[in-house]
Amino acid sequence: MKTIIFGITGQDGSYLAELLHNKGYEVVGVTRRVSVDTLQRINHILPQIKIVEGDITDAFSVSNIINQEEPDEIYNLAAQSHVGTSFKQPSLTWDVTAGGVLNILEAIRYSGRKEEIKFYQASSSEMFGKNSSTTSHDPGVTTISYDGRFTDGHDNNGESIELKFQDEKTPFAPQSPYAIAKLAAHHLVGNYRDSYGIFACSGILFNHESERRGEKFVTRKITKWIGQFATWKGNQLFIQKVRNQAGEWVDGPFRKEDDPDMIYLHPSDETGFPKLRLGNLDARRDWGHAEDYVRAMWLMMQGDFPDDYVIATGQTRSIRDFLYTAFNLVDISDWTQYVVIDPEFYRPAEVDYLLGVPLKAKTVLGWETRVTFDELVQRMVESDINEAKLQRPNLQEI
Ligand code: NDP
Ligand code: GDR
Repeated sequence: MKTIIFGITGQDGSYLAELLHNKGYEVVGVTRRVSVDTLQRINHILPQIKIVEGDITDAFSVSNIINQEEPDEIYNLAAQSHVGTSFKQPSLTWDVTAGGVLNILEAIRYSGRKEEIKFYQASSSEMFGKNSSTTSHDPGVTTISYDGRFTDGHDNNGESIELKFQDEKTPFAPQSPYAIAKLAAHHLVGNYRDSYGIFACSGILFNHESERRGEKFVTRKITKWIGQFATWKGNQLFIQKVRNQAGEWVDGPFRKEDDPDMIYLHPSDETGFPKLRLGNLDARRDWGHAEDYVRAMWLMMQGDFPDDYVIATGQTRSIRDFLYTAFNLVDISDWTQYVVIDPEFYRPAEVDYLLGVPLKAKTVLGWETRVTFDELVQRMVESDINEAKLQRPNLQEI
């Protein structure tokens, strides 16, 4: 079996490449030319996979790659995937996240092999936006708060109560240029499936994170900060090595009053370490681990017929809950003194509440999450502490 992965350098692309390689696939990954190295996440499997250059906004490169490689399966994970950025670069987001999908679908349609190629599209829970569903039946989902309070569809007397959730039947109401582009792509996938009989699936994936998550997404932003802070707090790394007026690195411990002209190695204020700047802490997300979610992508492609599936954990937590859990891992019970609200990170329109019901995926595909929320946070925090420790020698060499 041969597969093409568009977006192989991203978080999901790297885990999917590992999964498919381990299953015996011949893996071809598409990367675009950029001025920095984007292969960090796949460096460890580069010898086992093939990399070709292409950009999904370039229809010719897309169809050339598909015609030359003759894949059995194509996974499209490529996107301008940051919701906040999509408000600042809506046109680029549209071209990549919607237009790119059209280029791939058209390339499959005219490849002469459309009956032989299966296609996976990375749709998103962001497409639900402000919408949710309710039911009088227990949908099997849970809202959780860090202080142990949770709601699982029953009140204290065991009576059913209504919980909001999203599943495959929930109507879409996108709230950002990113979500609108994803929804256009989602409809294109359905249209090409119906019109041309292409085996095309969309996974409506809720948020999934990992040690490889991009650093601008809120979970990784938090764990990265904790990694740097924990190593700084432990050994005073960032103020031990400072540059003096002559440009030399000198040892600490350093106190500002000793030499007011001293330049800090790390941008800091009087108290030392810069605070973690975040936006809306009240939004709720359904967070799982990316390893589990790429398994769902593959399972969808092995089905007898193409379909769309919600992939989620069935639990929702707020950003505050994530902060509480993550800071606790480094023995900080009051995270509020380290976090400041910065309006820069607020979005013009917000998605307040996401809680997915993955019942269809469980029933039809036999898919379930394996990594719990607590394990997810622990893996991310530990990884970022280790990464911060590794950076230490480099800092001293500057
Ligand atoms: P990332 O942002 O980590 O990866 C995006 C990938 O797309 C990168 O490999 C990037 O390449 C590539 N890419 C961007 N623009 C282009 C282009 N013009 N041509 C070719 N490749 C391009 O995203 P994730 O791995 O987190 O997500 C994978 C997909 O799933 C995305 O489509 C995302 O929108 C979607 N999704 C993600 C969810 C999540 O919680 N992670 C949830 C639901 C959907 P480069 O390295 O060069 O930038
Ligand atoms: P999201 O993820 O928008 O859900 O999209 P992100 O982690 O960016 O935001 C989650 C929530 O946290 C709030 N938030 C902040 N977000 C960021 N990035 N930075 C901050 O400083 C910050 N402070 C608070 C946000 O407002 C939001 O409510 C992700 C992406 O992976 C998409 O590609 C994917 O489709 C969806 O998940 C499902």
